[in-house]
Amino acid sequence: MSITDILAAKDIEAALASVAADNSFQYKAFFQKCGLSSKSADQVKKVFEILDRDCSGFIEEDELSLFLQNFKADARALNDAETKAFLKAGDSDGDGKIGVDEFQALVKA
Ligand SMILES: [Ca+2]
Repeated sequence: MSITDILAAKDIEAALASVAADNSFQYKAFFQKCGLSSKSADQVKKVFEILDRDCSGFIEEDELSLFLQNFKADARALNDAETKAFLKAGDSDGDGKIGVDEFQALVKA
């Protein structure tokens, strides 16, 4: 499964271009621009499985910092502040990582 099986390449390009500058990442705008917000729960789950690189069932902080690189390999890493803000937004049960239910809720928020 590749991310372009779910999202259109041109939408991914536009979303990545909008967050190219350091500190410009806003998850809500990014999910809308790349088209993920309008996908089904099942499709969002498939994207979650791509983001969960070590298949632990959770997106941990290190995976979150590399979030953009799942969309394109040469995309930048999120900086520490962006990563922590993203984690805080998604981690509703406070266990320090994002589960699939939390990710689905975040995408639809
Ligand atoms: Ca993981």
